[in-house]
Amino acid sequence: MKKFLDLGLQPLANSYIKKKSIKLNEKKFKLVVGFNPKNYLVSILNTVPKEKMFNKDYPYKSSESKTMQKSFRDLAKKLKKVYEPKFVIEIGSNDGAFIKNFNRHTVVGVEPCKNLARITQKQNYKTYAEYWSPKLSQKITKNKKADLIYSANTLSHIKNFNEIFKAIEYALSNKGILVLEDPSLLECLKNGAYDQFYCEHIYVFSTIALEKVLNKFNLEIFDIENTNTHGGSNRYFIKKKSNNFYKIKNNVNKEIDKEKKFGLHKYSTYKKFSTRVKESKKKLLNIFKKLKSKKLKIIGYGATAKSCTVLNFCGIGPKSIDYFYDTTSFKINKYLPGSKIEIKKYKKLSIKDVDIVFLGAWNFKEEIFKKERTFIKQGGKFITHVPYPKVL
Ligand code: JHZ
Repeated sequence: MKKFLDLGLQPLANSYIKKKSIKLNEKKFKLVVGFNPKNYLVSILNTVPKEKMFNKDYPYKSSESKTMQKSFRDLAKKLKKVYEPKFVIEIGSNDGAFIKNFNRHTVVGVEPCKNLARITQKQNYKTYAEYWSPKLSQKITKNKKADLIYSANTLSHIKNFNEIFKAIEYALSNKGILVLEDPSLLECLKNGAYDQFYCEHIYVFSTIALEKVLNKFNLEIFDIENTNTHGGSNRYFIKKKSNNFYKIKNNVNKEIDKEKKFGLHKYSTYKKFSTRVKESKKKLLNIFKKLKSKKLKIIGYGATAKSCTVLNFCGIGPKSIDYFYDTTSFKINKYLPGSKIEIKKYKKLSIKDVDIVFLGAWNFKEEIFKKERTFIKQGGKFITHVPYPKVL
């Protein structure tokens, strides 16, 4: 593993702090990112035990944005039409944004964060509040194999995926397909989106790396879609190699060529990215300095896990950002980890209350700009750090 990016000491990205604990010391870990030239995997070097991150208090809910709801709805519609699955499993079903588009009798969710699993259980969707494992796979699919296994923004969170793929191989019917969706390394690098790296994102995948992983488990990619979600993701359609029901589409090789052309197989590409990240930090801090010298009021929008990386890497705190707005009940009235900036219940933006807004949820820029068009008309501005720090 060759290190290329040091994002400093970081707290756990989704460990929002309660007011009563604000003075307590938070556990921090070194966030360093490396590239493995043998298998092309890009991963963080120090990992945190999964139980410390994904437990009964997990605060992130997929349904919190209209963009994600629509993305899951459209995908479910397409999967039903094209693949006609009779039995579907979602690994990492979160608050049900995907499974709720299926008939309750045809889908099961797997969600180890008990507070989230409870949401879909209450809606009568069969949900296993457990980590996906070979044992669970056997329990669910002993008598009936899955025609479709879907997993979004989950594989990148799992350190040892050997067990995971063994469990998938077992659960999948011979004609069945696995659809994985995770942030694209290519888009992350193009966007200068270093905030895709935090404790939960153990990997940010490229196609060239994922292909090698899948190969070990007799699985192969037969189709790819580039999606706009989470700042640019890839949706991989995967099958068993023995499954001749689907042909490998040309776009798989096209994606691989695109990634190689960009240099995702070369360490020098990552070193260049690291230089860009250092410059990004300087530019962002300069922007804040200039705006604060004019006594402008800045708040944050979307207390994301990604924001944790940016704020702690750049050393931005409550002196620069008064507070963040977020719609998620689990985050409101708490404080962002490390930076200790307060999170308030979302209120429509108005120039009467705030001058400039730091886009923590930059990946939902379009949705947010639409929602805040009055503020924009009033002359309100936004700060973003992707692809380069600037005021919008
Ligand atoms: P969002 C999380 O990352 C964590 P985060 C996780 N590790 C992962 O991989 C991705 O999700 C998928 C709020 N919001 O999606 C809601 C508003 O307040 O960028 C969320 O708190 N108003 C599992 O946290 C946050 O912003 C709005 O209008 O980086 C968005 O978080 C909108 C659109 C969002 O993921």
